[in-house]
Amino acid sequence: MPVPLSPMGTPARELRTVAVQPVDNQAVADARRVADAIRRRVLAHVIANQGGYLSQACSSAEILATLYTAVLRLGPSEGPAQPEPFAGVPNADRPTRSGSRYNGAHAPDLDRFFFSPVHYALVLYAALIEVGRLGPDALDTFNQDGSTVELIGAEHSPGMETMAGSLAQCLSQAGGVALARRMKGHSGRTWVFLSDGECQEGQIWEAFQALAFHQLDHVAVVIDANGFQCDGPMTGVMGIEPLGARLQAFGARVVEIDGHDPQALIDAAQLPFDGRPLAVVCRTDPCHGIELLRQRAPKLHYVRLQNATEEAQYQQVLSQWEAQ
Ligand SMILES: Cc1ncc(C[n+]2csc(CCOP(=O)(O)OP(=O)(O)O)c2C)c(N)n1
Repeated sequence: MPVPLSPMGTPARELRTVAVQPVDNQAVADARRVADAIRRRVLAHVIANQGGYLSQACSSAEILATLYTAVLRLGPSEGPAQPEPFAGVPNADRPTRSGSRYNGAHAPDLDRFFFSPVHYALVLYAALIEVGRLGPDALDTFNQDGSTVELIGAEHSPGMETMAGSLAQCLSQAGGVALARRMKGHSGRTWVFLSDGECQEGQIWEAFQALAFHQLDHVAVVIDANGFQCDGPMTGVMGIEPLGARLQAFGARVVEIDGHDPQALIDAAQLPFDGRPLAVVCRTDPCHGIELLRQRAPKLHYVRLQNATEEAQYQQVLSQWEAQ
């Protein structure tokens, strides 16, 4: 059971009693199976393309798998199995065909999912494939000119709803949508996936302040706190700890969990609403599942395979998984 933190980072007493949910072993097993498949698909892609965002798959596979298999309430995918090419810059005659189609139709009682760290795009596409929202060959056009299956995702990319390439903007966008939804009486929640590097930016804190001020407790923010950003360890670039206590001071209801534990995220998602936006700080390991990757630390942000020897080492990891 995740533990809410006081502003000082120590466990605080809950105002309301939290019903202990029975452990659903099948839900956890399903999430773990999808997480393993996400990591496998991303690793295969990285090997085939001599590089990619691999550490993000290691850190976030269980988070995304759990969200899609056990937490998000979404309608069936409405996007084509093979993503369409980019139709051109949107205008009055050509409205954006948002990648959120892959998260199903918008409906008052259904959830919306906003994906902020868009360099994680490969991991999101892999998750969509593994849960059947995107066709198995969708990565064939990854990072090709004219494709919506972008290396750095955009609002037309599968699973994405907004343009968020300039990091840390998505939470404000999602907050605006959540406020509008509440004014319309929607019961569906608004979920936002963030990375920890984004929490180095001021806009995240302004957004949390606004969410708390408007008491948008139907907003749930899930943060992949893998301890790294593009220039290395968070602690060496600009520390953000104690993250949980800071978020709580900004008015969020905070739970800190092991981000590789599906049950912990399922439990956090079931906490009753109490007027505060929910922030789930998922402590993760950017090498989880691929010990070989640790040799590259602290340069984990983008993995570029250097030579045939290294490619063979990663291929061996993949072959071992496939043999299991
Ligand atoms: C506003 C903004 N500043 C800087 C960047 C450049 N940038 C791209 S990825 C990244 C690191 C983000 O941190 P995180 O997602 O935690 O890194 P990871 O865990 O993927 O290594 C940065 C600073 C950006 N895209 N947008």
